[in-house]
Amino acid sequence: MPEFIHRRWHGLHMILAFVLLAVLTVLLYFYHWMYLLFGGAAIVGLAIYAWYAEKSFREDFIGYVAKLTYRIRRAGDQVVQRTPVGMVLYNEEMVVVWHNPFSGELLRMANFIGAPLLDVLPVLAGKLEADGSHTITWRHRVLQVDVYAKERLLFITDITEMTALKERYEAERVAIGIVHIDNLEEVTQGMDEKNHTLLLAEVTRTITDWAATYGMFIRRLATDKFLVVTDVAHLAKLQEDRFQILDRVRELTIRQPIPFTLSIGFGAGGPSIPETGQMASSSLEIALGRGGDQAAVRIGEKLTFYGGKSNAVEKRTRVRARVVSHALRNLILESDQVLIVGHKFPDLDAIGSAIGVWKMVTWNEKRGYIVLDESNPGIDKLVNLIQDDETLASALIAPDEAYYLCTPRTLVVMVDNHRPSMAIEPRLLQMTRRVVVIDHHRRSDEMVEEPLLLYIEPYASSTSELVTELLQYQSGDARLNRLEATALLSGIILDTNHFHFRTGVRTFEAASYLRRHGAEPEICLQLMKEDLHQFLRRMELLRETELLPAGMAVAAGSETREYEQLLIAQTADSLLALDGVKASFVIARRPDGLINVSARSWGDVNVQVIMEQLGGGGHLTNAAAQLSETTVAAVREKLRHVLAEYAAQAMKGEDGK
Ligand SMILES: [Mn+2]
Repeated sequence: MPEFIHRRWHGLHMILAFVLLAVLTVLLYFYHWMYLLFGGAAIVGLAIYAWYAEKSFREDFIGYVAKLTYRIRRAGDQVVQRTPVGMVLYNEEMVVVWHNPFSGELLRMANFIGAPLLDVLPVLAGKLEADGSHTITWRHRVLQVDVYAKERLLFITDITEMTALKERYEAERVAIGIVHIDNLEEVTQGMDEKNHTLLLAEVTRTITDWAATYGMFIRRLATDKFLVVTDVAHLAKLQEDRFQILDRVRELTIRQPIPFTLSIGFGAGGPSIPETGQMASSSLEIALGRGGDQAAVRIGEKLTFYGGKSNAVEKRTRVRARVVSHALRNLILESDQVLIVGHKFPDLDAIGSAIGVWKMVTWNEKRGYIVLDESNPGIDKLVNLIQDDETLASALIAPDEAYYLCTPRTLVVMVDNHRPSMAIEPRLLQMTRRVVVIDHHRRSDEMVEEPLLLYIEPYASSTSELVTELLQYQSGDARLNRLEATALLSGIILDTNHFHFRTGVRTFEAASYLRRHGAEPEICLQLMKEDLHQFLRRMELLRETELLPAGMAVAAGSETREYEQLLIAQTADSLLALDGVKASFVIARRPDGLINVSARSWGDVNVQVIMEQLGGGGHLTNAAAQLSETTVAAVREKLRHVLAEYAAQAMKGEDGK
């Protein structure tokens, strides 16, 4: 028995009590000696009783403690034996020195005391040096191993059921999709009722069969829209098969003048069902915005695209403009800021459209910046006007500044260009994956990787026209100011060469919208006026023009002089305006040393094909090529050769008819 407990019961107070008793008894002797006799006998009796009591207390107490100790030890044993947690102790040599029976059960081994730990659990190699929790798969079970390196102790828990449940939960989360037939109107236009119905029934059957194969619930929302509901596991299967339905439907109607294409938007993993549905419709908007004939799948934050093989159907609808406008607004709202990047050597169209996009950003109450490196003669006058407008001037930033501002949440909008190598600051495209392209140039091979939104309309006159349309579909009654409207209008006027080229109904509509917002055509002309120096340089290029057969005019600069890209392009424009010229080609050396060829045509000559022969590209009527490590004379010779071949081919083609 511990001394402290003993002392509590049989300590000094007992002795003091007896001493006091003895003293009192002695005092009684003064009255009569008989009292002393009785008192003494009583004290002795009490002392004997106290001694016995103390002795039996000791015995009972020790017995009680022993029993308790035994029970606790037994319970402890039970805990170690029966707790559904494996415990393994090992020594410095990594040899198991002890384990509880349950770890044997977990690892399907009766006894492994004395075995090297890494022989027992080779998967733990390299994981024993530090404390940590590891999930391992062991004989079809998923085990969680907690390592206590200092204590050289492992706790092993079986988490197979929990993992299976978790996986099942993830797999069974709702995925919502919307399937849209892109071009129902166009395909069925002019078709009789019977064929129309038959074709639509065929497409519908294909789509519903597809839904059944992948275990999806499908309901028709409208003639050209279906709602599908499934779970993440089935969606994963669809992704694995790369949405073959897109090809199947296109092939089904391939004999039609315009084949059907589908656009599919999927959302999954949203915080709630309504939000998942919202994700599905925004995915569909993005798929449509990228040109349709593709599937966009958004799981959580991640957006992936499938399909988009055909680019045969190049249609331009107001619906698309509206859809793109809304999608762009959502992207702007989701971003921390917007950086607008035009092409190198920006022209009025690049700056005008950049101002338009910047305006859209400010309407949505976000910060937007226009990236501009240095001005050039083509935009000097506009840049001067911008400098007078305080708000707009503060939106202009240098490429380096943009690079430091850019975060992964920043939206980069490329205007009037879709080739990263042509962007003023290509590094921005590496800083963020949130990229939108708005352009009117025909799609080239080089393209931004997976832009969130791709709005390339080769049938539009200019990017400024496209942006003007997008502005019209932004809600609210915010207005452009005079300078902004004028900048956009000058972009249109420049790219259409005063409404002479590529001018459609919608070009004029855009122009009239801008005029209503105060755009001043006179200022546009002022902005485009070239100075005498530029004019003389243009004439210099034209001096050596030769007119080849079939109306092909070729002009070339001297080997030693350098000309700006813009000047070369403008010279090709003015050469085309001359009587008898069907196609114009201007060859000159640029300040960066490349030899540039700008080609223009009225449409009879396909300058795109010709420029492709020189390694360039562009449109049927407007193309260019850049060649390195060569001379103007060599390029001129090569071009002559290509033109002769082209003429011969054209002759053959006509004979063949
Ligand atoms: Mn343009």
